[in-house]
Amino acid sequence: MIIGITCYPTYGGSGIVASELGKELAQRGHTVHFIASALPTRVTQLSDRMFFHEVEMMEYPLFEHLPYDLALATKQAEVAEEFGLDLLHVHYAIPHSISAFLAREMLRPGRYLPVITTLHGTDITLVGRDRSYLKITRFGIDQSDGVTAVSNYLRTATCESFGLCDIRVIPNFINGEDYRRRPNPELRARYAGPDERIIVHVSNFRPLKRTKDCVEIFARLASRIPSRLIMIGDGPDRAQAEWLARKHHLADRVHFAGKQPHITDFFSIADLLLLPSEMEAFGLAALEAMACEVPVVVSRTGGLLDVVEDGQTGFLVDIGDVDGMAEAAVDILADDTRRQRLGKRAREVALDRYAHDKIIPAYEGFYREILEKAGVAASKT
Ligand code: GMT
Repeated sequence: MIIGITCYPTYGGSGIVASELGKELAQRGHTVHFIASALPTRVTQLSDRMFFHEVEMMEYPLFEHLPYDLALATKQAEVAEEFGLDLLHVHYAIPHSISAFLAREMLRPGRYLPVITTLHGTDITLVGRDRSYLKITRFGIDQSDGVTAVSNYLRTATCESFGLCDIRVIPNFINGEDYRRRPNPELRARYAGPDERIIVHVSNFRPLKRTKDCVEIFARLASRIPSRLIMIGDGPDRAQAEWLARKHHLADRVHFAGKQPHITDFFSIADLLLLPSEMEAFGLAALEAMACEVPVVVSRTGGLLDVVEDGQTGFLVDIGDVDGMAEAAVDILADDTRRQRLGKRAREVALDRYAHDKIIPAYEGFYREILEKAGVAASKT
């Protein structure tokens, strides 16, 4: 098939999933055209099966805000015509499903471009539910030829908020070859002494991630377990988290590593992941950590209830219960044998349920169903 993929290229889990999906589809012989405002983060190399088309936006004094969605629709339609896309798969409903709808409408008469929208989380639970975007989000989902959600939780949330329930759940996936533990003593030594444990947090430091809870949790366990906290990522709550680390006199043990392109390097030296989010439709960071044998302590919320086996691959704790999370973390970190057992089980669960070779065929099957329903014959590639 010849597949167009649109996503936010630099920010958040939806872009990572879209990039990894494109790479896997190309590996399996499909041709993939990424259409985005920049090369998606995890796409480091293009090939004769993987192309990138940049959405260019002309600046004009009248435009207080550049009309990204219109420029995107234009590029999607151009790429569809020029490269004979069989379908367009967009990630994150707003505004990508709307741009895709416009692109589909713009094509020459008789040419139909099926649109598939994948819902990732905040596009429904935060942005989509807001009155300012509610109607257009509903419209974009309704007009898509096929809709997928990354968890049952998100499917239910979409069904309840928009009354649209014809949604296929296709969970996020992991390539166990790329995501595995590769010991790196040098990197480990850069952050911690031989007897210290390493705790990591990865996010975009938005309020929804409750980044500051990580520092509170660390403050409660640091006196009991010789350890370091590495905060990976960046975003609005970083300054407050840094301040909190200083307030607890832990600035020398809490490292703010910023955005990191090679996240498996950090998971490979980690003994625990903290993800105390207010909400996660799936919780890709937890899955990536688990694949690298890192046990997790996460909030009991959303899709994390499916991803994490409580007591087996880590612990689920109530949102905001920093004491409970600290206890769970101590429980894991105090006993090496137990921590390693949880880590091994975490990788097993990650690969049993979410291995790429199980999930990518689900996308391919869904593509075929949608093309058939739309009466479009797919190209042979
Ligand atoms: O919240 C983020 O980190 C970004 C956001 C996105 O769409 O870019 O992430 C969502 O999609 C990820 C990939 O499917 C999921 O793993 C995250 O759980 C989800 N975030 C939320 O629901 C808050």
